[in-house]
Amino acid sequence: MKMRKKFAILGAFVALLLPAAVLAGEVKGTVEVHGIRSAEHIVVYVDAIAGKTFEAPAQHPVINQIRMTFQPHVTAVLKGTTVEFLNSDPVGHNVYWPSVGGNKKLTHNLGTWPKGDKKPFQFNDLGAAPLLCNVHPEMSGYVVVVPTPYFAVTDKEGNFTLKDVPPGHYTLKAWSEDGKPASQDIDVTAGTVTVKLSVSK
Ligand SMILES: [Cu+2]
Repeated sequence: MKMRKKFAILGAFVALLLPAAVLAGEVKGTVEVHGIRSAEHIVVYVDAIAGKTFEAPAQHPVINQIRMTFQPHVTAVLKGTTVEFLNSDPVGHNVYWPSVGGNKKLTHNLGTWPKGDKKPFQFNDLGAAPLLCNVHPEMSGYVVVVPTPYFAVTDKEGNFTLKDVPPGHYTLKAWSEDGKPASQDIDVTAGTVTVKLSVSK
């Protein structure tokens, strides 16, 4: 009896000492594509979690207009994040988007500015904003606004890693430029969870 009590106290003590970070999981996976151009630049993210809100990061991601392209081509951000648009070319570039998440009422034109200048915009609406330049119609990029900080953009092979995901049951979603949205339920536990997602035309 005495021994058992000792163990119970020790157990409770160890549980208290375990930092939350140790219990966080990692979601590692690959996106397989069917009938679309590339497995690269696909946004994979944990969908909205009921009762949870997240503070936008203080750091502002930069989207560079360089060599007549938007770099990176696809940028994923948590809702509320401010993005800085930088022009690095010796010509004036414009930035506008015709919609966000397919909603044309959210169209916005940031204007046109010269090399070295930068303009911020805070993205408060969920979904993809297709970036365009009205000076150079061949330029295109995307800002994809997601509801949780658990997101990644795939590399050339379609690989992605979501870090520091708290254990739980979630819906994992994938957005791509030219494929249908995909989703899959996942259970995250401490350690690494491996998933395969399929995106098709
Ligand atoms: Cu341009």
